[in-house]
Formats: sequence, C-alpha cells, structure tokens
Amino acid sequence: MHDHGNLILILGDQLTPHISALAGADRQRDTLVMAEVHDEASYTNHHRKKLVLLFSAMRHFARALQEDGWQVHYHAYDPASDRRSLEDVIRRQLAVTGARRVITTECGEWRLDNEIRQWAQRLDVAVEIRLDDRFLASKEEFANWAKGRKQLRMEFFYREMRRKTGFLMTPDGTPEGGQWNFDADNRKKWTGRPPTPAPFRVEPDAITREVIELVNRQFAGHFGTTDDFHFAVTATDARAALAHFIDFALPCFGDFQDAMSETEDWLFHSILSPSINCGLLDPREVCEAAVQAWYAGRAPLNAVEGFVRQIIGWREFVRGIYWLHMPGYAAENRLGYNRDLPWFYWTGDTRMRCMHKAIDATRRNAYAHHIQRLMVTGNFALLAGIRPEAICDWYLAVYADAYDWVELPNVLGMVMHADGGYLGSKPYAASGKYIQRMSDHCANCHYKVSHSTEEDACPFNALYWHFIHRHRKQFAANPRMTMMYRNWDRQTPERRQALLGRAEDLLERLEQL
Ligand code: FAD
Ligand code: DLZ
Repeated sequence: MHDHGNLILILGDQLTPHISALAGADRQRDTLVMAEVHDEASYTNHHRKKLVLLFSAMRHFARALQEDGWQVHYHAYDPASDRRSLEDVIRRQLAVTGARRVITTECGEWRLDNEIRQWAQRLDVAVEIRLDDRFLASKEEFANWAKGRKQLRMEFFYREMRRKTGFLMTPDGTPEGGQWNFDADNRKKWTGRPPTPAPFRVEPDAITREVIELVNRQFAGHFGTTDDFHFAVTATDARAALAHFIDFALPCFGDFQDAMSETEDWLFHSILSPSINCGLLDPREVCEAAVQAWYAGRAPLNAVEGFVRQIIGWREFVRGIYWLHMPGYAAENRLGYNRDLPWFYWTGDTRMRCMHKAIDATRRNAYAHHIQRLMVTGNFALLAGIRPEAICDWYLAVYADAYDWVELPNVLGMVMHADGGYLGSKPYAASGKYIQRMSDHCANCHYKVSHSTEEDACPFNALYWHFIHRHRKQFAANPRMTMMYRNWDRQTPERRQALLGRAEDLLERLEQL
C-alpha cells in the first residue's frame, strides 16, 4: 500500500520545537497541520491581544518549521472558510493527503481534548495522542502522588518537584538556604523605590502588524485593545524577555511579589506566562536561568525560590488538580453562588479604585499580576458571591496567558473556593485593609477604607464581614479562620447588624459601585 505519511497536528499552545508530536516525524512524508479557526478563536470572548499573540506566534512558528524543511499546511483565519473547527481542517487534510494517521500532543483543555479523542471514530483514522512532556509531572504521576492523601497541598507537591529537578537543592538533598519556602520575606509594599524596570518590548514586525489588522477587523467585538502590542511572538524574543527579567526584575521579584501600584502595571513580575503557556519558553529553561542567577550572586534566594515555586510548584499543581477532577470540576459551586458578574468587569467603570486599576490594566495589557487577580478582582467576586462559571469565563477571556487548565483551578479553586479547598487551606477573602497594606490605591479611592458602614465606606469591608458571617457553617471550625470568627463575635450586635445591612445594600446595587 502507498505510504501517504502522517498528519501531525500542532495546536496554538504547542509552539515548541521539541513538542512530542514531532518526535520521529519525517520531513519528506509527514504533513504538519496548524490552523487558526473560528471555533478556537471564539469559544470565549478572548482578549484581542491574546488573539494577536497566538495567531502571530503560530505564523512565526510555522514559518520557522518551513525554513527547517518541514511541510506545513497552515490554515490562516478566514471568516468565509467552511472549515470552522480543527476537526474540519483535519478532515480536509486527510482527504487531500490520503494520510491514515493523525499524531498530536495531548491538548491542555478538557473541551478540545475530548473532541480530539473522538476523531478516530468520527474521521475513521488512527489518532495517536502523545504525552506533553513540557510539564514536569505527567497527569499519571500527579494522580499517583495524590492517591491516598487526605489533603492535597501544593507545598508538599512542590518539594517533590524540587527533588525531582534538583533546582535549589544541595548535593546532600536538602533545600538551599535551609528552608523550602521563603514566602514570609515576600510581602513588602512598594512605595516607589527601587524603581521598576521598563517592561521588555518587541516591536511588531510585518507578520504581527498583519495579524493586528486582522484581529481588529474580524474580532472587533472582543474584549480589550491591540494598542501597544509588545509581547514576544518567537522563541528568540521570548528568551530575550527572560534574560531581561533575570537581569532587571528578578532581584526584587520576591520582596514585591504581593505589592500593587497606582502607577506601575508590571512591577517586578516576569510577564513570561504568555510565552510559557503557548510553548515559546520551556518552564525548565526559565527556572534554570533564575537558579543560575542565584548561584552567580545576581539575585537573592527569596526571589529565586519564590519564582521557581510559582513554576514548578503552583503551575504544575494546578494542572494536576485540573486533570484529576475534570470534567466535573468545572461545574463545582460548593459555596452555592449565583450572582451575575457586574458589568464593570468588562469596562473598568467602577469607583472602587483598586478594581478600576486592575480591570483597566487587564483591558489594556491582557495582563494583571497575581495579586491583582487574586486579591482584587478575585476577592471581590468571592465576597460578592458571583456565579463561579461567570467569573471563570471572565478570567479565561481577559488574559493572554489564559487556558482552561490553568485558569480554572486558579479561579474556581483558589479564588472562589468552589471546589472545597484544594488550592488553599482557607479562602483568600480579605477586607479593604489588605489592599491598603499592599498598595497605594486607597488614598486615591472614592471610598474610604477606614469606614465600614457609612455611605462612603470601602465596599470590601462590609462584604468581607458578610462573607465571614454567611459561611460560619463552612469555615468556623477551620483553625486558620478562628481568629476571624472571634473578631466577628467580639463586635456588638448593633455593629454586626450595621455591617450586614451595609453589605446587603451593596449586594443589591453591585452594578452601581
Ligand atoms: P510571575 O509573577 O512572574 O510568576 C512567574 C510564573 O509563575 C508565571 O509566569 C507562571 O508561569 C507561574 N505562576 C505563578 N503563579 C501561578 C499560578 N497560581 N498558577 C499557575 N502558574 C503560576 N496563570 C496563567 O498562566 N494563566 C491563567 O489563566 C491564570 N489565571 C489566574 C487567575 C487567577 C484568579 C489567579 C489568582 C491566578 C491566575 N494565574 C494564571 C496565575 C498567575 O496570576 C499568573 O501566572 C501570573 O500573574 C502571570 O504573570 P507573570 O508571568 O508576570 O508571573
Ligand atoms: C486559544 C486559542 C485560540 C484563540 N486560537 C487557536 C487556534 O486558532 N488554533 C489552535 O490550534 N489553537 C488555538 N488556541 C488554543 C486552543 O484553543 C486551546 O486552548 C489549546 O490548544 C489548549 O491546549
């Protein structure tokens, strides 16, 4: 029988030359398939910068593969095309090439993974799905680690990953610096010094400019702006962005990891997640560079350990949780929330300064740093009892680094506590005091953070106590919440009534805040 070669599908977040789907492939016989399609571009209201990033990075990657001698079938976005899904594109290419086998690397999202697993039957073809070895822990390895444990705690999984990689480990198997975790050193407020580095920028080339034009034309209704697009779209640029971070931001990354600022969007964060998640940067390479900076005396241990923990700890842990619990995970709502997402999440049009600043940065940059996501927009959604599905969809749409496998556990689990608490032993609920401690927003806010029940009081304050009160059954026995319940019970009945009344009033008119 004539050998037609295989189709090798490379998804938009698999832009990695050593992706497992390519192992053993034949440049002469096999056809690589990459496709910009309606269904992937439209399953959520993707930020326009996320669309530009993916389409441009896909086009650059395809060109590099072609220059390297591969045969690539690239399906560029065409609104008039009858191929609206990846399945449509694969079906057509099977007919064109006569291939009998599709090879791909496992997909990051349950939704698409589930579709691809049906292709063998639907398209009557052999479908080979390979492990995604860009992650340190396979799904199976994580499931084995989780098996039989009463509680899954990131910290213990992280230590396993430290041992596995050897990152920041001494030759005798102990953690460098004598501690696994230096988080306690990483909670400084930033008051303007030291100055923050300018973010790394790549000026759009001809391919990116063409994609920007396409996205503005075809996705005009999508969230955000393409203005000032400067993300890396090639592995070379992403490596330069990594070097920029290591040289200029990493030294202060730890100290100011939890800080927020009126004037600085990026502070000392790496802004590498968009590149890591679509495959332009390998997470191991990123950690290696940070660890080397510590050995060379160019960054302190609290910064480097904190940074490495985010990648080999949190990033791997959330992925493990996702695959352990999908598809049921997405429907979890253990706190029983059903309020709609206020419209200001899409406009930034609110008098709460911290919310306005976080949403406005999100709209401009397709980026907000971790504490803005967790303690501002996330915290508010938790306190206000927003329907998990609605807030999850918002986070999936608005960030350039958002994919279901990483967004869902962070939002549904870490922020909304809707899964009962895999990602934190207590909910990350906080009053305005926390935001005041970590930022300079409150001084510029319409609301007064020192007030709780008055008309001009910071909404986070009364909503926080409402949260504590309404979840007594779930959380009062949690040792990490005891103090909060003691503080609540210590207030006079009149004060408690006033706080709850104010919160009820706020919940009635969320849209007007
Ligand atoms: P840095 O602060 O420089 O951190 C370094 C790296 O650590 C990041 O690039 C990222 O790869 C990794 N990392 C840090 N925290 C986490 C985490 N909790 N989970 C997974 N990886 C982590 N991250 C995403 O990549 N995609 C998402 O869709 C996403 N949604 C989030 C939603 C919420 C509500 C919260 C609280 C966090 C979310 N995160 C998400 C995690 C984190 O906020 C981002 O990874 C980080 O802000 C990206 O910016 P950075 O590259 O400058 O990160
Ligand atoms: C997020 C995204 C977008 C916007 N567009 C495409 C696309 O056109 N083609 C493609 O192959 N992938 C795209 N992606 C990524 C996928 O939707 C999906 O999120 C990941 O492949 C999950 O691992």
